[in-house]
Amino acid sequence: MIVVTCLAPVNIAVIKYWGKRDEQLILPINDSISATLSTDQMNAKTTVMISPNFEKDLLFFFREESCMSPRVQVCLKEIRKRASENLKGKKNNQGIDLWKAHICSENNFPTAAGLASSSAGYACLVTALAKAYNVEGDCSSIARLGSGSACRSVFGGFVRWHKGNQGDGSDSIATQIVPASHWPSIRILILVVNDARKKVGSTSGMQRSVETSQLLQHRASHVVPQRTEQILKAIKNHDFETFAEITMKDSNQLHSVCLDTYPPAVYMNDVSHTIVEFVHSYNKIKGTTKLAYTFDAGPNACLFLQEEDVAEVVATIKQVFPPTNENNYIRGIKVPEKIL
Ligand code: 2P0
Repeated sequence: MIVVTCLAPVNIAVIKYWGKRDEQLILPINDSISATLSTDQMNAKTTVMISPNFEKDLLFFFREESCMSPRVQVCLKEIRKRASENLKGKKNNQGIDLWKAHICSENNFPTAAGLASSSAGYACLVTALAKAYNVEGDCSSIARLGSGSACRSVFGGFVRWHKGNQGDGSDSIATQIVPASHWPSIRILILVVNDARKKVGSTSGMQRSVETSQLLQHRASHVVPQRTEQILKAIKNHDFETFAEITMKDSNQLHSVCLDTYPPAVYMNDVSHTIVEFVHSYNKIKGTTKLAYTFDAGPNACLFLQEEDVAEVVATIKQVFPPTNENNYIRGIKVPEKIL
């Protein structure tokens, strides 16, 4: 029996992935860029056991047996295919590519609440499977088959998922732009507004956007390519102001696309909008851009800032959003998340 346990981090997109050109292969309509968080506070954990004595593949989520979704099955199949290619012609080939797997997964943060749980979950699953089956090389394209955003969690630092041009997805992979050490002062605060499961999942929300939103077509062809180049330059030059502005504009455009979708997909709530207002007021008072917000498919906010500003920003947030104010309630602040 072989047993492997892995932790994987979540990633927060600053140029958002929203919309597929191929639902089966999970091929996006635009490139996206993200920062991978450290695994200190938010991570997915997966243990994979493989054995010639197991009769079938099993999946346990939070220790409860759960059904093997088609996406988990696709990841397993791809890993076994690679394992079998590796083993061809090798001596001592025990045929481990045929061994069945028992997989135990969990995360230490809310699932499906717009906190990138699937990105960490599938990155972790694929990394653990790859180790167990002794598969080497780029696994981002396999993680992508589990959940698009998961391919970015396979690397640390700032990461780009290239949409690719090939119909078979062979060039739709993630690459590291820079490691975390390139910009060590960057921090991310996560403001948990609501940790309930979202009403419209990302997969169906983006599918509906592709079918109905004209703004999404414009975004993919005319906005994201330019923004991607601009933010890459900002990251390389440690230009926080430009980085922050593009990050906020891209989040705003994602949620505009969601409202342009028919019927609309509404992810941000009143507290999220108050956070947006707060960030702009804070930057105005400071006379420079110190803070950037970004929202995924949920009401929770991720704030980008620099280490030197963390203490003041956290104190101000605690004052502006006191836990006693039911209308402006932030359930928790995860601070300070570093980039891995
Ligand atoms: C992102 N999100 O770039 C964007 C921003 C949500 C908003 O990637 O269908 O869970 O599994 O590929 O990866 C969420 O999408 O969707 C997502 P699938 P996924 O982080």
